[in-house]
Amino acid sequence: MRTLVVTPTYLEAENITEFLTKLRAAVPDADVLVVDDNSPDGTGDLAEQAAKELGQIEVMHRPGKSGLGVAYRAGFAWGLERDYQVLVQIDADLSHDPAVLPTLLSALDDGADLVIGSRYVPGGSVPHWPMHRRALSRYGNWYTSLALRTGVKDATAGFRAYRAEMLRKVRYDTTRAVGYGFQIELAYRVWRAGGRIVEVPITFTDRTRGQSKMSARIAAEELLLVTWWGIRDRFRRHGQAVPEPR
Ligand SMILES: Nc1nc2c(ncn2[C@@H]2O[C@H](COP(=O)(O)OP(=O)(O)OP(=O)(O)O)[C@@H](O)[C@H]2O)c(=O)[nH]1
Ligand SMILES: [Mg+2]
Repeated sequence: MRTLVVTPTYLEAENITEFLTKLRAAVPDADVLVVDDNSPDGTGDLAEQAAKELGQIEVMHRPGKSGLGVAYRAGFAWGLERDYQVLVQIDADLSHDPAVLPTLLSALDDGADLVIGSRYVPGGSVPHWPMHRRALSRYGNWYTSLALRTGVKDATAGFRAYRAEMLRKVRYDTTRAVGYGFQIELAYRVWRAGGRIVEVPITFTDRTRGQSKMSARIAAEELLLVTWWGIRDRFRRHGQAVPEPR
C-alpha cells in the first residue's frame, strides 16, 4: 500500500537529521512529509538538506507555530490529495522508534483501520518519564476512557497508522482540536464510525534533546473537548454515525 509518513516539527533541529535517517532506513518504500511551522532554529532547512540526501522526503513550510492538530490536518490533506493509501503519524523527537513502524503497518495490512503504538497495553512502557508527565498522561487517558468509553488504552499516543479511506470517512478535516487533543478526537471518530482499532505495544523514549511543547493550555484543551464529547454523545455508541464537526 502506498504509504505517507507525516511528521510535524517545531524546534527539532537537534533531532530531525537523525530521525529522518532512521526513518528512511526503517521504511525505505514509504514517502515522508515533514510539516514544519517555520521553526526559528532552522529545523525546516535541515529537513530540506536531509531530503536531498535521503530521497522521498518533502518538506511543507508553514508560516508559524499553529499547533499539532493544525499541522496534521494540513499534512493529511496533502497526502490524501495525492492518493496515498496509508497515512502515518510519528513525532520527530525520537520518542517513537521508526524501527517499530513496519509492525504498525503490518497490523494495518491485517485489516485494522487505525493502529496505535501504545504505551499502555501489555508490553508497552515509558521507562524514563518524570513523575508529573507520567501522571498527566495516565490521568488524561484514564479520564478519556471514562468519558468516551472507546476501550482505547493510549488515546493520546502520537505514533499511528491510518487507512486513508477511514480518514476520509470520519471527515478528519472537520476535527477541531488545535493541540494534542487531535489524537483523541481522531481515535474517537474512528471508533464511532465502527472502525477497527488495534494497539501495538511500544516503548516510548523520553526526548533527550530539544524542548517539550506540552503546556497547560494544550492539556486544558484536551480536557475540555473530551468532557464536551462525553456529554454530547452520552447516548450514542460504537458504530453509530460519524460525529458531526462540533
Ligand atoms: N508543526 C508543528 N509541530 C509541532 C507543534 N507542536 C509540537 N510539534 C511536534 O510534534 C511532535 C510532538 O511534540 P512534543 O513536543 O515532542 O510533545 P510531547 O512528546 O508530548 O512532549 P515531550 O515530552 O517534550 O516530547 C514533535 O515532533 C514536535 O516537534 C506545532 O505547533 N507545530
Ligand atoms: Mg515528544
